[in-house]
Amino acid sequence: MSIGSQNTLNPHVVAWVNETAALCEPERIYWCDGSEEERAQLTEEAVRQGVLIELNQEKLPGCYLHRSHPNDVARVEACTYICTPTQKEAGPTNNWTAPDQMYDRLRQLSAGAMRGRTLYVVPYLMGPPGSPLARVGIELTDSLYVALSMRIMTRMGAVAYGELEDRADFNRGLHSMLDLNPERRYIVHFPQDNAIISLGSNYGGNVLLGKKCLALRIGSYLGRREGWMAEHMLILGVESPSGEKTYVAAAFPSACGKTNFAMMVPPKSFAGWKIWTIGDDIAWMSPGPDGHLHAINPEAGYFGVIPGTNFASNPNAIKTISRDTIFTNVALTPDGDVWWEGKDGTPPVQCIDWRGEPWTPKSPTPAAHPNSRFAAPMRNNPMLGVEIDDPAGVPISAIIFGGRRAATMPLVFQTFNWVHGVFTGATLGSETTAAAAGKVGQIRRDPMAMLPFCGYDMSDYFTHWLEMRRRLTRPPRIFHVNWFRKDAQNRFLWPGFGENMRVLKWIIDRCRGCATAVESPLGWIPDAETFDLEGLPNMSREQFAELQLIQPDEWRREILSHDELFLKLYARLPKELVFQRELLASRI
Ligand code: GTP
Ligand code: SPV
Ligand code: MN
Repeated sequence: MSIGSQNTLNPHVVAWVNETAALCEPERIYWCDGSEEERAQLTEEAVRQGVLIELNQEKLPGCYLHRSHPNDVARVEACTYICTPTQKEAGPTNNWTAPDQMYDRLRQLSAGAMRGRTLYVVPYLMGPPGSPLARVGIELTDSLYVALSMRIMTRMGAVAYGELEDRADFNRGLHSMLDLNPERRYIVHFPQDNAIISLGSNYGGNVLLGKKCLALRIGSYLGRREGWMAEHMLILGVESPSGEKTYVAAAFPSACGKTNFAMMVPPKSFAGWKIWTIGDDIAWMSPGPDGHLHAINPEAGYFGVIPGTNFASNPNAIKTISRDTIFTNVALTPDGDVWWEGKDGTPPVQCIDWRGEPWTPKSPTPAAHPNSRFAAPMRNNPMLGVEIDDPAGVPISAIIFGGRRAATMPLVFQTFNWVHGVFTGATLGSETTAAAAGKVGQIRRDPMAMLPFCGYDMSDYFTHWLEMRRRLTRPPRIFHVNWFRKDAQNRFLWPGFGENMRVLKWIIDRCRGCATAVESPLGWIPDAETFDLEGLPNMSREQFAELQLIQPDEWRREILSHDELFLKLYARLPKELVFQRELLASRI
């Protein structure tokens, strides 16, 4: 076994790498440093091995295509485990196995798993250097795709060792693709050990361990212990024409619009208004000395849904992915360009689909997988907020929950107070999407968009939310939105995307105490007569009222459907939430 140039003296890291190498028996160890030369060298290697396909470098400089195994295209919640010492700590919504038993099983699967392969040592920092919230992880992986993607998605390389110094408190992440057999697929978290083992997959959410595994599942566990919050939220800054900035965080379930909202461009009638992106998927938040909740984005790149991305829906994303991007599971055109459903222009006459098969517009299946993704560095985003590197993070004025709901849920409402907001987040419902394996379009409860990502008992998580309120003198206001309501013809009632600025403007005006609202059974809603619809020719006041309609019979069914989750959690569910449900029922 030949060792590459080991680039840290941290004895805990070195010992752990040696221990893992003794178990997995790689042919060689490669210590990543995050440099530009390394990127070029590893990329060349990836192209040689067929892990990446080089795209047309004139059109798309630094861009490559990756095709994942067709059985490995999304997160798999059934294979995801939280292995706390007791099952009670993991709670009724997580898969659980006793840690000893799980370590044994995974050790057996990993023994000799890297024979003939290279083990990449990937040191990474989640969060801005110097931030009290930032964390170091080390991922040991036999996937070149993972090593190259981690360098886009995180602050990867020497910076992580610099932050770690000689401490041992880094997240230990082990990843091996094994043979990509779904029967041997495991995404396992050991929160008490700050450790993750991911086997048998090479799909982003299962294997880019800084993202859902560390930043959310382990992060939420640590956050509860240490008094902060790890949330599945975008963070954005709204700048008014006079230069005033307001920051909001928003939790929408997977593939329900976070990246698009975080990169939104306001419509023409909002001249002078700017939206700055801080983060598009994850927020780590902690009370600041000013009594506000402060948020950082732990990531350094975007792993975004591609289908539907075009110049009209998300121009900043199109600019961001024009270079230095790894595309996964999109189609390849004859001139080395990429194609996906909903891209600008007309579909190519022929191309190679995401599986590598010939495709024409007559083909019965989509050219790009519905969960095809881009991994692009945030530095490419023309509207990247300067606050991104601020160790103190940004003060959050509003928290927004939202789901994908064809009916029942109005466009927007403001909750009456923090506890009501927590209840609204806890009962968030949304139609399932292609981001996770399984049926698409089924409404399920996805509390705070965290159902697949909470690293401990969901009831304790609600209690943590309620307790955080006491540590804030200026808590964010809490809102609910739904961009996805449909009419009888199955068409979206709301234009969405940039037009969501109208809703966002009402939200920040509410936070600043300068927007009118009407009381409804759900909370405060905008006055349909005064809500800003200027420059939206196809939206009448009547149509807006339809978007905001609250129908008692639909709401009776909605409240009953809360039981799907609440009965599961009943034993430890905070009483505040039970009372909130009673209050809602009586208002309806
Ligand atoms: P994850 O990365 O899985 O967490 O997803 P996300 O929450 O970042 O979702 P994203 O912004 O990538 O959007 C997912 C899908 O929803 C895409 O196909 C978008 O085109 C679509 N979408 C986003 N915003 C809107 C909107 O305002 N209206 C409508 N109709 N569709 C939207
Ligand atoms: C999600 O599913 O919420 C994502 C994509 O952001 S993944 O990284 O695969 O989790
Ligand atoms: Mn996500």
